[in-house]
Amino acid sequence: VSSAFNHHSWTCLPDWLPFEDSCYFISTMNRIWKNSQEFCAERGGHLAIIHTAEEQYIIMESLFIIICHWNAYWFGISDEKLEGSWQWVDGTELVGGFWEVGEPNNHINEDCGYIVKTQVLSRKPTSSWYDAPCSMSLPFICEKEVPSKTAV
Ligand SMILES: [Ca+2]
Ligand SMILES: [Ca+2]
Repeated sequence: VSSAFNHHSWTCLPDWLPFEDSCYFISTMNRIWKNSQEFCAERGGHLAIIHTAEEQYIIMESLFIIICHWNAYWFGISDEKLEGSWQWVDGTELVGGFWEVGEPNNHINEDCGYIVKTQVLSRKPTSSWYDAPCSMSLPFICEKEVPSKTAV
């Protein structure tokens, strides 16, 4: 199967972008956080889990600027289970992270994480995460790990 994204020994589905051992889907539709996670899970993935600055950069690069100022996308982190204890959707604890200065602040009972991309040049991918109410309807980022190369 030929695809523009077929740079590796595996192929991401159409509309999914490859990076290292994952494929990423950037939605153009809005969902509340929980439903966006379900959308990803139905496709064999999950909301994006971002462990490295490289991954954060490539995802940020891929996000659409649909409205001119504030483009927010859900990813796979929440502190719904225990306030202030941030967990990835795979149940692992957040170590570090790429929060904006002053975030997460639980400002209005905010338990889900989004990434903001703006046209402001000074915005750094490594300080682009915010917490927000999980009931907000936003676009989102799915990630799907490619099958292990040894598991053919
Ligand atoms: Ca919170
Ligand atoms: Ca916040």
